[in-house]
Amino acid sequence: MSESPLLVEPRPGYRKLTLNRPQKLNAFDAGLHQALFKALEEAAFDPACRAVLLTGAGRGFCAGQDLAEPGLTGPEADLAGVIERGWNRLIRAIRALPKPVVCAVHGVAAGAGASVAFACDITLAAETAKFSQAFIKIGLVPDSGATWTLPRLVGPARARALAMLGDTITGSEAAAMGAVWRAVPEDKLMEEAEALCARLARLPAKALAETKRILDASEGNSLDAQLDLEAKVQLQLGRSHDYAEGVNAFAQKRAPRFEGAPE
Ligand code: LHQ
Repeated sequence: MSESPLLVEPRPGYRKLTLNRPQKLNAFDAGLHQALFKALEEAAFDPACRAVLLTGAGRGFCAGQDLAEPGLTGPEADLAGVIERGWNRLIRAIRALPKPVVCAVHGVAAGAGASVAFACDITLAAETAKFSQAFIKIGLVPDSGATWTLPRLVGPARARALAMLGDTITGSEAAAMGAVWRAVPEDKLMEEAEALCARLARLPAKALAETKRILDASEGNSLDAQLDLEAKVQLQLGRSHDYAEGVNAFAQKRAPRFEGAPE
């Protein structure tokens, strides 16, 4: 029996998902897309899962689309279909998940593999990781949201150069330009990522879900609309058990115990 393209490991309070096609630098085929989409759906519905950790097996995170998949070249090639059924569905699922998605990148993050890392909530990279918007090298534009996420993360000047040149940058450079949250020594990456997930799992889940949702909403909102949205969400959270617990714990000078579910 062939090994699963995705390893799913439950951890206390979160779930670790490992892309598992190391012989192809975890390039995605339809099977990996299907497995990851299903795992994200399961993570969404499991109240015990309060965060997701996404990483890759072997010597890299992900080399993007599996270029050896049938139907990707020639006059009948339907790249839009491949993108819509696989990559766009994945990026939408990551953003719609009402729980933080932490991404741990070591080695290669190329093409749509880099786009996935940019779409996660908190991305940690090994200092030595290699990010590249490799699309231009095969005659394509950045996809899987990178033309949207990258300029917002690093600013238009850097986004244009990264997308047009397809240059490889290290994890340290990616962190310095704001493409990822932090770069850490490669041998500390998994320890740091797991600690971050454990920390997120102890935070108030509903407030985390709403933070994710309203930060995303801000991209299309005026300041006025965003002020209204913040007040509306705060009204709801202000009546939650987690808020009462947070304020009580502060007054009593003790650590809070947040138990509310995201939905
Ligand atoms: C691969 C891949 C790969 C298959 C390494 N596919 N096997 C969306 C929709 C539709 C169409 C197109 O695209 C998209 C979005 C995209 O993601 S486009 C961008 C696709 N990705 C790339 O263009 C990157 C291709 N890979 C590379 O340029 C190199 O592998 C990099 C620079 C990432 C790493 O180089 P090395 O460290 O030297 O490793 P390698 O090239 O020796 O790769 C190791 C193996 O992995 C090798 O297999 P082999 O059997 O020869 O050992 C590669 O063929 C395989 N592999 N990427 N995307």
